[in-house]
Order: sequence, then structure tokens, then C-alpha cells
Amino acid sequence: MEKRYLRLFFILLFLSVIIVNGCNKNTTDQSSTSPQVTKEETKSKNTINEVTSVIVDGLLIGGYYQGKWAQTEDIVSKIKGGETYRMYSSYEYYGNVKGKKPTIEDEIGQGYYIDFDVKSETGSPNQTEQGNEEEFSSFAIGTNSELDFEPLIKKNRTFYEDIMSKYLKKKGLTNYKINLTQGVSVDLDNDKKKEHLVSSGHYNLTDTLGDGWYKAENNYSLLVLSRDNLDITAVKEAVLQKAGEMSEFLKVDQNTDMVFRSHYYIVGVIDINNDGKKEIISREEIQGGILYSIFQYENGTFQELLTTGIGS
Ligand SMILES: [Ca+2]
Ligand SMILES: [Ca+2]
Repeated sequence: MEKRYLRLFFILLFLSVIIVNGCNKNTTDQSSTSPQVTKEETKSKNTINEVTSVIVDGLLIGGYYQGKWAQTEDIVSKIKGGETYRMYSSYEYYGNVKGKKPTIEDEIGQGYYIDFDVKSETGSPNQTEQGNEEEFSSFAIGTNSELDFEPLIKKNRTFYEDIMSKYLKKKGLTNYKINLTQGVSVDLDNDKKKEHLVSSGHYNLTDTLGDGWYKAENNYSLLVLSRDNLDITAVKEAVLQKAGEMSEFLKVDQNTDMVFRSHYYIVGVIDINNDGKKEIISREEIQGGILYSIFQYENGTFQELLTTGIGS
């Protein structure tokens, strides 16, 4: 874990240098790149991007290739180094950089990581982000095209807690505590109205069964969607199952309902493959690993396009 946070720190450091250099912060990423990025770009070779790769927190999570969503293993050999990447946080477009050839590294688990061809010489992380450190993710899309990027915005905490509270009440889960992981608002379907995505999870330490499992009663993780004048719906829920064959290992009765602890974060909303429909990149933190997913939201439903995980 530590190494990953070190990497995140350096990404933050690098991003802060770009911010300091005065990159424009437009909704669509047609703004010019910072002087520093341009300087670095001239040193590296230019490679036309063969795939539209998606990198979150330095990890290659997959991409879009020949008209289809593709897993990391299917595209990694197409990335030669020298490709162009558009760098973002959940809230801002930062500018373009060049990426190096992916290398296998063992952080939380083995994965392909891409380093970017930018040096950060001075400066300290600049807390211009609206999110707290835990929520912060940077991502990069490897493409030569301009993309439609939709920055997340945050309303006050109570607004999102109310949404979660309504959902839990509707489900009859009155004893469940609200413990907000993230609340963001963003237009997912280009109708000019913002949808609200709220994640919450609460686990009583006394209910732990070990290895990420908890007794199901009163413990939960949820990612829900709220739209004006419509029902609040669940997008993702923690894995729920009976102990079954695992009961011996977890020292519980076979019929014990248990839930696998997870925490959901929305990383960013952007039209990765330039088809006019925005994708949602999410991160799910679980025991010993992270799952990254790309969704599409259309006609009121979510469709999972790609999921990749790393971990032990
Ligand atoms: Ca909308
Ligand atoms: Ca799209």
C-alpha cells in the first residue's frame, strides 16, 4: 500500500506543478498545455496512439481498441511508449503529456503501470482539489483526440446524506448508519441536468469475520444514483452471501449471511471513446485489492463496460 501512496504523492506533485504553471481549467479539454509539459514533450518521440488506453493512479486498467472495450492484456503490447495522454483529476483537466512503455510492477498486486514523461522539480502538492485526499484520483486517457470531460462537482455533505438516508429508509434498513464515502453531482446523460452519485458504507468492527467478511446485519456498502423527481436506485452493492463452505475458515455457521467490505469512489466522467456518450470510471476498494470499472449510463440504467482488478 505504502508504495502506491508514494506514487500517488508523486502524481499529485507533478499535477501541482502543472497547475502552478497555469493550465486553463475548461470543461472540455481544448485548453492549451502548460509550458513545462510542452518542454518535456519535445524531448520524447512522437507515437500515434494505437489504442485509447485508460490509466487510473498510474495503473493501466484497459482501454478502447478497434471499436471495442478491451482488457489490459489485450492492449498492453500495442503501447510502445511516446503516446499522448490527457491528464485529469475528477474535477479538472490538466494538460497533455507523453507516456512511457508500460512496466509490470507489484504494488497492491501485479499490474501494468505507465510513467509519464514529465519531471516535477519543485513545489509541493497544491490542495486545489475539492475532494479530500482519500477521494483523490488522477486518471489519464491515451488518445490523440480531444475528449468531452465532465468535471464532478460537490454539494454540501447533508445533501448527499439525505439521499442515502432516503434510500436506506425505502429499503427498510433503518438501523444502518450513514457513513458517507463520497457524494458527487454530474450530468451523466447529456440532458443538462445533474445526476447525484452517493456512496456510503458502514461496518461494525465487532461484526468482523476476518479476511474482509462481516456479518451482513447492519453492515453494508452502497453506491446509489439520484435523479430529480425519480426513485433513488442502487448502482453497486457489496457482495452478500451465506458463509457456506467458507464457514469453517471464518468460524461461523454455514447459514450466516455475510457481506464483503468495500468502498466505492467515482473517479471521473468522460467520453473515452468519443462516441457522444460519457463513461463513468469508478474505483472499488476491497480487502487486499482494488477494482476499477468503466460504466455507461443510458436510459436510466447502468451498463458495465469493463472491470479490472489488482490485488493479492
Ligand atoms: Ca443528466
Ligand atoms: Ca463514450
